[in-house]
Amino acid sequence: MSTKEILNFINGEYTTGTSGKTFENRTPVDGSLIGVVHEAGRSEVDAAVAAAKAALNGPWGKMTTEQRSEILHRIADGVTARFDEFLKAECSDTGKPVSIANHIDIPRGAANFKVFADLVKNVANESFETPTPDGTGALNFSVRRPKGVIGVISPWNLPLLLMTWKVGPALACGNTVVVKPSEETPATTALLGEVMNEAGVPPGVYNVIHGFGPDSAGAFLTEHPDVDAITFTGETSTGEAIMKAAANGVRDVSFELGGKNPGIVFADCDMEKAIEGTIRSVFANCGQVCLGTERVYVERSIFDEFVAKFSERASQMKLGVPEDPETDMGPLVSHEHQQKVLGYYQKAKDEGATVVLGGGVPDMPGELANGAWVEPTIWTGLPDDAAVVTEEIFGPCCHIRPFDTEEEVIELANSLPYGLAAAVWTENTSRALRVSTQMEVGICWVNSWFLRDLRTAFGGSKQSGIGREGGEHSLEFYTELKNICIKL
Ligand code: NAD
Ligand code: 6OD
Repeated sequence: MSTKEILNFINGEYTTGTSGKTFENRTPVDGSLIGVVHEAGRSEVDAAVAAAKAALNGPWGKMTTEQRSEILHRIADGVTARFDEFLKAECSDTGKPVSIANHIDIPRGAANFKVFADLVKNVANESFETPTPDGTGALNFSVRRPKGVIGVISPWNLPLLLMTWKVGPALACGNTVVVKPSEETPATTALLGEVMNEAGVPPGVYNVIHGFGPDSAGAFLTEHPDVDAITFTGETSTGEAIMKAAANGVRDVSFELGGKNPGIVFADCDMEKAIEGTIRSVFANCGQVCLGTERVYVERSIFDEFVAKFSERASQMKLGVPEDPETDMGPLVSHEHQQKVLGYYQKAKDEGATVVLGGGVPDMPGELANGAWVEPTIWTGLPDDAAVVTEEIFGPCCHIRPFDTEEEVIELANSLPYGLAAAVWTENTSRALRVSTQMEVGICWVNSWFLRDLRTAFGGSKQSGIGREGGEHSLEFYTELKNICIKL
């Protein structure tokens, strides 16, 4: 693979900046160097925020919603026109199979602009007629205005998808953005700058700064007083740090955080569907999906059958390079993350798990042995307070536990401080309604997983997030609603 220079994108131009610092970008497939990233220091972050602030009063701020919407469509078309470039960059950075990225990551990267471009043109604002003692009354109506400069901090697991999920609505609502992509996966966020210029986005509307979290670009951005609001996807503990930074100046936050999501399989499920769905929810993207299932609860009467069939199916998954269309699972995103996941694999053994499948590092041929690979792993037999049952691992693994009653499994599913997503497998509609409405989560799927309609509310309960994005809910965060009251 060739090595690329990955630059900051500030005020419509690519720049190395003046920090003089760079860091390596290695692919987790075989550990080889694919890029050198120019890290932003305080002065680049200041320049990016200043450009974003100035752009609010430039041509972008004067455009009608329709004009901005047209530009967003051109951005989406620009991503689609350069589909293969985005695909290659995303798969090299993450190691994920092309077969996943070409139907999830890149198409959603484009769709996130189109959906919000159309949505903002069709949202009505409220209006109330208010009686007054003199009988003439008053008319209240609301208008929406952009919040200003939005700081976007994004993670590495679905880099383009999760970044555009925030940049799309932010721009559709007339804001400007400064994006800090994950240090692990900077390529597609940087590449999007070219598309922005080609689409006619005015300079300063979309800015990208590279770097790390604490004491680096992430912290410089979230601490910056001219950033009006911060939208973040990542770990709960990082959310806590960002919330502290946002407290200075009382800036608004929208957080999509970690999870430890339950999958619940009732005896009245369609077994084939439940197995296929749970295979996806546990192992897709090498288990690195925030919505993924890491705790599977199976009704006791079908427990042995489910574990046998599920592990048989998981054992057939093919690990391989992104370009191979047969590849089901790639490596983890980095060696650092591999060490974290392997740490949990060891903990499971130490805590007395029965290792039904995997539990280690697979034998990969040639150069691939230098990659961040781990085996798909299934455990049973652990107590409910075991580390791998209660803590987010973010790897291709799950613990499966039997349950006896609906009440018991609802309590187990809701027992953790996380509350992002759940998947329920049953053919009984009454049960589906009873159980799904009692899940303490932001998103509950019944007989499916990661089936997304971008008009719906997306977010987490408890420690899995603050706020909801998606459809009109995104407007709650990306606009300021102003009420105007006119005495008639
Ligand atoms: P992370 O929290 O380590 O990093 C996310 C981003 O925050 C990166 O860009 C990082 O550089 C930046 N960052 C780190 N510390 C910072 C600080 N102090 N100030 C400002 N920025 C800082 O998360 P990750 O490891 O990239 O992603 C995995 C995590 O993200 C998992 O916990 C997963 O559940 C979560 N996630 C949640 C959702 C969701 O929708 N709820 C989606 C995807 C991922
Ligand atoms: O589909 C989405 O909009 C979304 N935010 C998905 C998050 C996946 C987490 O890894």
